[in-house]
Amino acid sequence: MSTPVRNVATTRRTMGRPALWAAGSGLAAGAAGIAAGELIAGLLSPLVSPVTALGGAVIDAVPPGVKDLAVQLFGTADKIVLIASIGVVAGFLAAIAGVLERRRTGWGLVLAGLAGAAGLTAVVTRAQAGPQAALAPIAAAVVTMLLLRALIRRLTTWAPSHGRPPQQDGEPAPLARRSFLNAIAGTSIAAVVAGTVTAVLTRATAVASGFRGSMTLPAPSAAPQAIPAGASLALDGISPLVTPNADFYRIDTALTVPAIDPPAWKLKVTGMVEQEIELDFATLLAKPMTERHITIACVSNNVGGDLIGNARWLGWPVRELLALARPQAGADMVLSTSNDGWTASTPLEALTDDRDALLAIGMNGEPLPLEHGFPVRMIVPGLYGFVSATKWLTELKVTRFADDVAYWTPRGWSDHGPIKTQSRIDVPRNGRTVQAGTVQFGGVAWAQHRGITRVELRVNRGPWEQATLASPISTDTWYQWQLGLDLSSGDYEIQVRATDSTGQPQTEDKAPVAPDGATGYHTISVKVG
Ligand SMILES: Nc1nc2c(c(=O)[nH]1)N[C@H]1C(S)=C(S)[C@@H](COP(=O)(O)O)O[C@H]1N2
Ligand SMILES: [Mo]
Repeated sequence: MSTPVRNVATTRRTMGRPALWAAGSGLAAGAAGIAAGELIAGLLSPLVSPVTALGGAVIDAVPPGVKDLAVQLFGTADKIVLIASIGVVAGFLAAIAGVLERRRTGWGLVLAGLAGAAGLTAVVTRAQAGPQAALAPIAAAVVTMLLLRALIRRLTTWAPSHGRPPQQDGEPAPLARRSFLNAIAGTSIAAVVAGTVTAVLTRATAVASGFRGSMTLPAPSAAPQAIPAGASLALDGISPLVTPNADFYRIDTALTVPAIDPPAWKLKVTGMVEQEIELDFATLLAKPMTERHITIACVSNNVGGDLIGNARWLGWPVRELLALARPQAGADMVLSTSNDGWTASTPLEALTDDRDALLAIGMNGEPLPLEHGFPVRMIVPGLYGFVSATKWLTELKVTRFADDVAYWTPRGWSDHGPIKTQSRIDVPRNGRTVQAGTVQFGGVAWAQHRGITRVELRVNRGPWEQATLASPISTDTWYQWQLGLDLSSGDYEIQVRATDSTGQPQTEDKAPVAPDGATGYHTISVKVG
């Protein structure tokens, strides 16, 4: 009974306009793909959302006049309008991709791929995107393409497009119709579910970012040390004296960046104290703030590595909070806890002596970036981050090293972590070829809270030659150094070593990063041509 010819005829009557169904397929596939990409971005980091990155790229690209006009027209809703416009454009392109794909297999996929490439470009060119940022737009494009292909295949089974031979022994029309309708309904539901999960996940981040964006930092009552003239050497390629937030290294165990709404934040001081304390954010903001440049470093920084950075931190000294809590005799450690459960063990003394350990709320003049511990973190001069620099801080428990252990301690790391004296060659880079003559070497050296008194270089294990040491901001920050060496053609091995203010040169003995920090000389090879 059901000849192919009749199938096609029935189809034409029951389905209305196949091109509309094709457009709908494109929309559903695109929505599911974008939702999948945004979900992955939401899980990875709020910084890598393809839609937001595209929005950022548009903002960067439009001339200032248009920006002002948009702000005038839409006021504070300008960003929402921008994102909505991107949504409309994406929907339009997705619909076209559906229609194209039905006309000619592969054409719609190419369009989806091009849109994905635009998202990828926008994401990877954002300042704060790491390599993992590429995942979200790639996932968005791949999911869109797979779903688009599957939907259009079902659609053409049901309603062959122009120029195609009617199917000979395909499924009867009602079955093909059901298969297509199920697929497009399933895709739409998946898009809505992924979109909703993403919205719930990123809501907390949006709230925290919103608060951060609208808050103004209090002025410090203890002004930051002035940066002395001559602290920054004019040498191309040397690490900047102060590390911009966007370039600051990030280390933590958090899979997704904790999002804390400051009005809901509390810091508890517990344990061996005469007076337990609960501090809220408004009270903290009203405290007299200290602002200081402090160089923090990761214990996992290999010799010559870049897990170190120098920033201007604004915060309330931890010792003032602890003075209110009055630690009991016998306590020797403070176990600080993060909102995500991570803990660090810091000697009580480092938080009560005069070194300006801070409950930091500001970094280089901005509220802490979310990934650097917003709204409050600890910064302790002289100690590696894993025993001091707790981000998303929520509790300080005054205790004893004998009674409590921090996150990394049972995992092969020390419970104490004073920063070891180290030095690094920034220029020339390892393996570079440079011109014969006077070759300028430069870099940084650090021994936080002790200070550096000398930096020396040696060529091919010859005698040590003293470099020029720039004036430091303070002993709690790194120092730049520079030395010109006369080198004729050949291959050279260059080593650097620093001496701290106790007169102790850094050791040549190589130690791995675990349990308490790498040692050895940073060694590079240069070819002089
Ligand atoms: N909550 C939390 N805080 C943390 C960590 C962490 O894993 N979780 N890592 C610490 C380590 S090991 C270092 S080196 C510093 C790094 O700080 P940054 O990411 O702001 O550079 O944060 C410290 N604070
Ligand atoms: Mo670290």
